[in-house]
Amino acid sequence: MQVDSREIDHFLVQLLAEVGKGLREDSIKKMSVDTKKNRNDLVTNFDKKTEKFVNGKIKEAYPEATIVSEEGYGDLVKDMSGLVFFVDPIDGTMNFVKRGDNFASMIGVYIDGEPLIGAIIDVMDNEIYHGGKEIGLFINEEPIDDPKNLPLVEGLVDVSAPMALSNKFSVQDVIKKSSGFRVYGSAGIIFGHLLTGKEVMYMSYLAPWDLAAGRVMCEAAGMNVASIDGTPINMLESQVVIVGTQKVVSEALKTLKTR
Ligand code: 2AM
Ligand code: CA
Repeated sequence: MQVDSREIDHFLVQLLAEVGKGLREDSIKKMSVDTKKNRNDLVTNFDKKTEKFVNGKIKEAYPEATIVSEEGYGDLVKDMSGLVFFVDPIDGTMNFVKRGDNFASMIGVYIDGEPLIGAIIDVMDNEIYHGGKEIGLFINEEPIDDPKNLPLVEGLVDVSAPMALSNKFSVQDVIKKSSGFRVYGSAGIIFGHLLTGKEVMYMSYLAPWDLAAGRVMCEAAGMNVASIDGTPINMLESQVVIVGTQKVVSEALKTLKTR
């Protein structure tokens, strides 16, 4: 299949700019909050409304594409053939509800299983991280350089709070070898930090829409995106992933106890 990655990139940037504007303008006044699987698994009217809007725009522009998304307006996608869009309308919903910042909206695009273009908007800062291997990476219009391949001892690491607290896979051993530990509550916000070299690793249990856009861009920036047990990443399932500089991911995989 022939696709124009520059055109898709442009489409994603326009779309996320519109999403960001809408969320900044109406969200606080008209928000209603519900729970999903447990009391800390939140969904708002804006998660749903945004996904419906984004998925509609994707179907209009790319009718042949399939969509994997969080809130139920996507398709039942069984394989990665053709053009697949992954949509997380609001990433970091808890931050959105409780803090009003540090949340993102993300879209990742794959072609026949290969990462193509990713885009993440830090909504309140109005910064859009976007691009891919073919066209390079940008924050809004500004190109970004690949982060340095730092080792664990020289960088800050992000680990999901539940994993760090339960010391899953002895992850605290990895944290102790690093410069320090940070928790932000939004995968999208953290991918921005990785892409700009502010942090060197992120480990979490991520759903396909949490990972898709960040994976495209982190791989394009020369970082490694690995599953904890060395199996290939499955974009149609949730899994524990480690994203980081080549050096850090290899050190982390040696340090973690996976059995
Ligand atoms: P969300 O806000 O889109 O649900 C920290 O909570 C990060 O992990 C957020 O990016 C959040 O995305 C995601 N997350 C929270 N609970 C999750 C779960 N059970 N499975 C996968 N990702 C989750
Ligand atoms: Ca979400």
